[in-house]
Amino acid sequence: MSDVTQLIHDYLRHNKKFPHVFCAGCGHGIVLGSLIRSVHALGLSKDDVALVAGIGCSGRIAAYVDFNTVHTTHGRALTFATGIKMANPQLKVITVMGDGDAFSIGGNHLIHAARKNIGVTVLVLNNFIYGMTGGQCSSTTPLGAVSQTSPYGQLEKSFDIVKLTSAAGANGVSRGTVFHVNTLDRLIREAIMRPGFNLVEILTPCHTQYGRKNKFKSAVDMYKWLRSNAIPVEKYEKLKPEEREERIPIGTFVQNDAPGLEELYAQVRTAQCAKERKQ
Ligand SMILES: Cc1ncc(C[n+]2csc(CCOP(=O)(O)OP(=O)(O)O)c2C)c(N)n1
Ligand code: SF4
Repeated sequence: MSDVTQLIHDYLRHNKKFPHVFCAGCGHGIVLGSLIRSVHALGLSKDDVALVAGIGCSGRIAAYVDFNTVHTTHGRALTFATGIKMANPQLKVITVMGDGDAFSIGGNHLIHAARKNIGVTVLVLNNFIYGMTGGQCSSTTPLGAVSQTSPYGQLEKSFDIVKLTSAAGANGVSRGTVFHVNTLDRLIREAIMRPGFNLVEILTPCHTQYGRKNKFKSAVDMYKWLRSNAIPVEKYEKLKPEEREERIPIGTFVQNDAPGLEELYAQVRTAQCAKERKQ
């Protein structure tokens, strides 16, 4: 077993939860590996981390890894994460959500958690589809894409996760892919360490429910598509508008260090207690 495989193995609940549910070619397992490497590289202990997930194939990640974990209801991971962070600001609270979980049913929670700048790290596993429930379109399914509920092509516009989260007020916003794993590891590490609300959008193939119904002959083609089309945001910004078509910028889009809501709350509390003691 290689050192990296051994490392990942050390963090898994391999006696309880395997074999896993992911299809061959699914990118979600790569995100799990990246998360584990990031936590390990930062020197955090398993007990320092609370991992909160919603429902969906993406949500299964919380069941496999040996941190403090909560597998919550669909779209509500951030409500649980907010409560955990406010109760125990010392914990590194990380949520794992699918695009449906985070931006469809859970969209309202997400924009308000970003607006409040609560100190949670959010990993959104964007596969452009509801994977677990059979391939219905989500709010990130691209225009024209075929899904179980858009058999003639998606008619609704899709959200740009990076732009939406930036506009809502998050401290940190980035995008990576499961093909570019070294970059992804770095983006996750930076998101965990930056204060306030930090979101990493991660493009991750779902060949079973999305790729095979669209232009991808195999799961491997989906990885090749990520390799060819995702480029660093610095390069993307130098392209002419016509050269940007089909290109996806990856990297860091927002990086601020404003204190998280839990820090502001602690300051108010301390000041108020001091005032009351004097009275
Ligand atoms: C309140 C509620 N509504 C709907 C569902 C059904 N449901 C379970 S998973 C899911 C979609 C998951 O898609 P996504 O969040 O994109 O994650 P993926 O499976 O693609 O990783 C839905 C609609 C549910 N479990 N609970
Ligand atoms: S249905 Fe899609 S998201 Fe779910 S495990 Fe299979 S490939 Fe992954």
